[in-house]
Amino acid sequence: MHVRAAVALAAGKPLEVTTVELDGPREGEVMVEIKATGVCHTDEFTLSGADPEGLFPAILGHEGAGVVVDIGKGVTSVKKGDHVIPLYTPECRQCPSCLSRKTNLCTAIRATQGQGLMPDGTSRFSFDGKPLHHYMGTSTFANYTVLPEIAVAKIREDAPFDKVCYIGCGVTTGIGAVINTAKVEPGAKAIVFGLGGIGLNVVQGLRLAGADMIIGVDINDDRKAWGERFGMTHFVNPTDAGKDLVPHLVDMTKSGADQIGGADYTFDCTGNVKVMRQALEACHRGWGQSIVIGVAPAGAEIATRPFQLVTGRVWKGTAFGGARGRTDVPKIVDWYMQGKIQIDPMITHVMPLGDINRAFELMRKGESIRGVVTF
Ligand code: NAD
Ligand code: AHE
Ligand code: ZN
Repeated sequence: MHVRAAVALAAGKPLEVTTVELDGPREGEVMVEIKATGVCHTDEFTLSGADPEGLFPAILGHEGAGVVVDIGKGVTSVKKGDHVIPLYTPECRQCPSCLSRKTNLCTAIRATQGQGLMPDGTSRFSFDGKPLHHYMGTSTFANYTVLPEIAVAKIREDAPFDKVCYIGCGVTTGIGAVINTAKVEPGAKAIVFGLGGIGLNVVQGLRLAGADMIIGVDINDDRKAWGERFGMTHFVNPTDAGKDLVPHLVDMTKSGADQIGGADYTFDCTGNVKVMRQALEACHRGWGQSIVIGVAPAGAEIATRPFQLVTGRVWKGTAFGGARGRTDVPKIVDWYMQGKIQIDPMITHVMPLGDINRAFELMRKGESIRGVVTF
C-alpha cells in the first residue's frame, strides 16, 4: 500500500516527505496506523550522521502512538483496533535477557533491528522499487508502519495519541531512569544535566520519587523556568560557573554535618561526554550514582580518574528508562490519565508531517521541548 512518510535519504539532509510503499505484516508482525509521533533528540543524532548504527535511506521516528490495522499469522497479544505504543525496546518475555529479570534490554530481535530490518531480515518499506531501512524497529515518521508483535504495548483507548506518543520514549526514559535505574528514595539530592525533552521528565520523576533537592544544569537560561515548572529546586548555568562547575555543585549539596557534599544521584541528559564526567564527579563520595541517559556521537569516549570509582561513586547507564515496554508502558499511560505525571505542557509544538523538518530545527535551536507530528 501507499503511505506518507518522511524519508531520511542521507545524513545531514532534511527529511523528504513523500509517498512510499509498505508491505503487509508477515508472521508475528502487526501493521499500525500511526496517529502521532514525537521527535526525540536521538532522531536528530541519527539524522546528523553521528550514530554509528545510522543507516540511509531510512524512515526514522521512535516515539509514536496509533491503532493496529492488520495482524500477521500467529499474532495473539493484540488485535485490529487496539491502541498501541511502538517499542524500540521490545519485550519478548522469552529471551535470556527478559528471563534474567536483570535488564529491560530484550535481545530477541536486536541484531536485525540494528540492521534496519524486520526479524526475518527483510524490509517492509520501499521507495522507487528499492528497500528503505526501518529505524529502531519502529519507523514512526510514516502514517502506517509494520512492527513485530513483541514491539507494541497495548494501551487504554481513552488516552490521546498526540500526548501519549511521548511515552514511547521521552517520558518513560526520564521517569524510568529515576524509578527503575537509580531507584531514587525520598529525601534524595539530585542533579539533572540537560533540561530538554528527557531531562524535564527526569525532574518530574524526581519529584514523584520525593527528592528534596533537584538541581537543574543547562546552558540555556530559558530552561530555568521549565525546570521549576516540574519540580526543580535550583538552577545552574554552567557558563556562569565556568571551570568550577563541579565544586560549585558539590558546595550546593553540602548541609549540616555533611560537609563532604555531592549529589546522591546525577543524570546526564545531554549526550556530551564532558558533561557525563562532570555528572559523575558531582556525585557524593561513597555512594553517589551517576546515570548516563544521553547518547554520544560515534567515537566519543568517557573518562574520569578511577579514584572517583574507588571512592564509591557509581557510573550507570539506562536505555528506555529501564522500562519493560509491554508491561510498564500501559501503567505510565495510566499515570498520565490519572494526573500523576504531566505531559501536555512539554509538548510545545504540534505540526503536520509536511512540517516535520521544523520540529528538528526548533530542537536544534533550543526553542522546543517536544515537537509532535500528528497525521
Ligand atoms: P534536547 O535537545 O531536548 O535536550 C538537551 C538539553 O541539553 C537542552 O536543553 C540543551 O540546552 C542541554 N545541553 C546541551 N549541552 C549542554 C551542556 N554542555 N551542559 C548542560 N546542558 C546542555 O534532547 P532530549 O530529547 O532531551 O535528549 C537528550 C539526550 O538523551 C540525547 O542525547 C538523546 O539522544 C538521549 N536519549 C537517550 C535515551 C535513552 O534511552 N538512553 C532516550 C531518549 C533520548
Ligand atoms: N545506535 C547508537 C546508540 C543509540 C542508543 O543508545 N539508543 C538508546 C535509545 S535512545 C532513544 O532515544 C537505546 O535504547 N540503546 C540500547 C540499544 O540496544 O540500542 C550507537 O551508539 O550505536
Ligand atoms: Zn528517544
